[in-house]
Amino acid sequence: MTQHLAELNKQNLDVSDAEITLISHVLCPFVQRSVIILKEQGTSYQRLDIDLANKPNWFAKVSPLGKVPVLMLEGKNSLFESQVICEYLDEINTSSMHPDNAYEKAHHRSWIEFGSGILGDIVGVYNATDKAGLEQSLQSIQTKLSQVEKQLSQGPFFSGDTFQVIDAVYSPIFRYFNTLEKYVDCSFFEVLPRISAWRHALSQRASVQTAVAMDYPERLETFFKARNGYLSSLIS
Ligand SMILES: N[C@@H](CCC(=O)N[C@@H](CS)C(=O)NCC(=O)O)C(=O)O
Repeated sequence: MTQHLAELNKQNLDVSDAEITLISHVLCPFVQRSVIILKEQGTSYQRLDIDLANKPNWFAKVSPLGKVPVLMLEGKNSLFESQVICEYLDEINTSSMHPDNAYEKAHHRSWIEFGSGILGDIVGVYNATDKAGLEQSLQSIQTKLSQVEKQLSQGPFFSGDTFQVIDAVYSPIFRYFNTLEKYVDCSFFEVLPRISAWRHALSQRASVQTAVAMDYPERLETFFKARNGYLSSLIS
């Protein structure tokens, strides 16, 4: 066990010297994209969920921005920022989950970045203090998904038959709507047939289904309610 790890363990970090440990949070969509890639690769890893409302003292040492995910390597080196983690995981694996062609790969990365913007709009939905704010964020999501719709072809995944990094990134985005559509108007999916088919295909993927715990929907609702915003008022 490395000295660094021993030091963290003294501070009650329950992490072994497993080759790969993902410091996580039960609901975080950025964590989910890393988890999905680890699962797709069949890489063995340890997951350590922390409470973001009550961060352990050691966390600041491995997470300069105070955010999850953090990937710890042999309990010694650490990486932060989910997309950096995903790219690293992709590079150390024998087969890549990106297209081979340089332009195609960059194209995927552009739309991955775009997906992070959609996550920002989802935060806008659950943090909105009034109906108008919530609707504005939903409108922004619709506009963005309409742009993504034009990038999709025959499916079932973003670029056809193969599940790639970009599919891991959009899976947690779509997962939010399984809960949101119970409370707000998400009928825009009806006019986005390719997005809807992609959403469905991703929801059937084992790596996507198991990237969160069974009680994820209840926990997400509890989280939404606790925001005390307009969305909270719609959840009984
Ligand atoms: N750009 C970061 C965003 C990560 C992020 O925002 N994580 C959230 C949880 S989903 C977090 O850790 N927030 C810190 C907090 O809630 O204090 C990434 O891609 O890793």
